[in-house]
Amino acid sequence: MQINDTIIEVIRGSVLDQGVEAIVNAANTAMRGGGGVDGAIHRAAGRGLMEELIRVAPHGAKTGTAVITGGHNLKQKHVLHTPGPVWNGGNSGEPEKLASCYRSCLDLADANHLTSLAFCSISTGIYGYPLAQAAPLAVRTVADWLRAHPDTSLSRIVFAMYQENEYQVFTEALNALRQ
Ligand code: AR6
Repeated sequence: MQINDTIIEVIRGSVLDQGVEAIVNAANTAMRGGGGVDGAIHRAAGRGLMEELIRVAPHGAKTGTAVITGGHNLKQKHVLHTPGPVWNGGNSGEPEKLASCYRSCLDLADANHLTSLAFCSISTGIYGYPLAQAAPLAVRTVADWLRAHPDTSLSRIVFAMYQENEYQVFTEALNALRQ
């Protein structure tokens, strides 16, 4: 799918394998690593990533915001670290917080003149956000942001889905956006 000059696509695979300038890390508010994709990114990036996070986010970061670092030993130049909401039944502001994660990453990518970005599915793993609700919100938020930023530096946005069911649900959500 294309919005203005930006291509959006859903791909089956890890963010770590994507040929993009920056990848999104589904982090936590402490910003000191963790399990899931966060653990995989830190293992692949090496200890320089943790050292940078301690410098740039000495007190962590709030849910729904994002922090940019270098990619260190990753093949991507940058990592956008965003703490998603923990699913708590859906009445604790989870949708607005999740949308804010996607928007914060896009704002930061644009401010740093990045041309390509790969998202994972924020909050739908360890944090338990239901995939069927998260996927439409994710693709709609990105599409709305692109429509509001026709001059963005971003020419390609990938949703890199690590699990088959994530790939399917995000593909359906992106297709639904076209109609
Ligand atoms: N490689 C690539 N992608 C992965 C991997 C991996 N090894 N593992 C999971 N994903 P999750 P969350 C995908 O659980 O729900 C951490 O401990 C997964 O399929 O990593 O936001 C953090 O430090 C999904 O698409 O993150 C936080 O404490 C996406 O990564 C907490 O988990 C996000 O799933 C955040 O939980």
